[in-house]
Amino acid sequence: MSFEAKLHELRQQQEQLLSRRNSPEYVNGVYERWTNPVITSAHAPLEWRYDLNERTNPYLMERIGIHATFNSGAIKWGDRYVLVVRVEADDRKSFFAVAESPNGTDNFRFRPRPITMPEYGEPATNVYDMRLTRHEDGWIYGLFCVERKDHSAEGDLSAATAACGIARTKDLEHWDRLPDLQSSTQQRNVCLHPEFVNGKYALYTRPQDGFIHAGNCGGIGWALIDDITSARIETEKIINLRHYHTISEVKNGEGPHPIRTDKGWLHLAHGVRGCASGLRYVLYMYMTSLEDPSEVIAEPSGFLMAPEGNEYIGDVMNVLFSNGWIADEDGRVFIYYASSDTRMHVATSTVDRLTDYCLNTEPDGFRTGLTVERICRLIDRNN
Ligand code: M1P
Repeated sequence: MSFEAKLHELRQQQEQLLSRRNSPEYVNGVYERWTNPVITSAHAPLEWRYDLNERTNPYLMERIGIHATFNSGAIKWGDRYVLVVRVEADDRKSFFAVAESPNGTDNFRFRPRPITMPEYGEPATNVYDMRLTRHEDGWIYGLFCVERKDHSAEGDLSAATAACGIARTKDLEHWDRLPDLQSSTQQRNVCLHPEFVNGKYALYTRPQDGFIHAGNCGGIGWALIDDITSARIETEKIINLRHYHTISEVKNGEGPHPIRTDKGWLHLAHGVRGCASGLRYVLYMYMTSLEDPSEVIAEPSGFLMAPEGNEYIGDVMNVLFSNGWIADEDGRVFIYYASSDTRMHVATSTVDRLTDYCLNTEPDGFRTGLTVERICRLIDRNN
């Protein structure tokens, strides 16, 4: 096959994938899961991966492999549904790239180039998991994890540190990098609340004892920041706690920034538990008060979403993770989630349904007897 013919076939295959229509599937009334992943590594433009010059690449070989597209921040941009995707190359380095869709559920296409994120301080080994916030100060913020080698851990090749990088933009193209968040602990899964609280910026945090382990840091934290251009955590309180024998026994972390409703703030988070097959990441929700977004007013027991079918399989198995959702003007909510650190999916619901789910699902009783009691109560009501 000639070079031109091979390239034509590659382009055709990719176009078929990119223009594939998606469809919703009924799950449980709370949300619909859409059949096809919305972004996969095969969505990465050919120009990023192939040298398309026959003279320098006569075999039309892929020169740079992309193996995962996951953990994406999300934002509505005019009438487009935009994701800032964590793209991971075969060399294990993640970077950010913008992909957009006209309807939020299919036809996602990457912009021609990935984001060139300015560095702050020691250049990052890796960056990932951006939470996007259109803040009332007029900027769009991207908060993300910055990983660097831990130079103090002599002899331990894997030792690393996690900090929160902060950048802001007006157009999603040009990013101003601000100083990293200063914190006495390592931080991952940090997210900026969209409104000022008592005149300050408010952060959802996830303090952790080390690079991997949340350790004694009890859950999702909350910190008020005077100046986002030199953000420093002075005091931090844990607002969403981890508990023994729950879906978030080992770790949890805030997802995207919460959605304001007339009954409170809707939060999406991930919870992690340990089991024989390793760590299991699921998505769950909770709600906080409008008057005080750090006060939890409802937390349904169990998970909202857990891996299903092919979602179990990928680079890091048994993981659902979300750091992006979009609440549309008509009340629809697009939940963008990644499976097994490999690909992006979408589930849809509405603000009303998710609010109902949060306010009318009983909280965890922390013991088996109470679970049976509540099932029996439901049976009684149904008879
Ligand atoms: O591999 C699962 C996830 O692990 C980390 O999340 P957490 O800090 O909550 O354990 C992150 O590296 C995340 O990107 C990844 O999806």
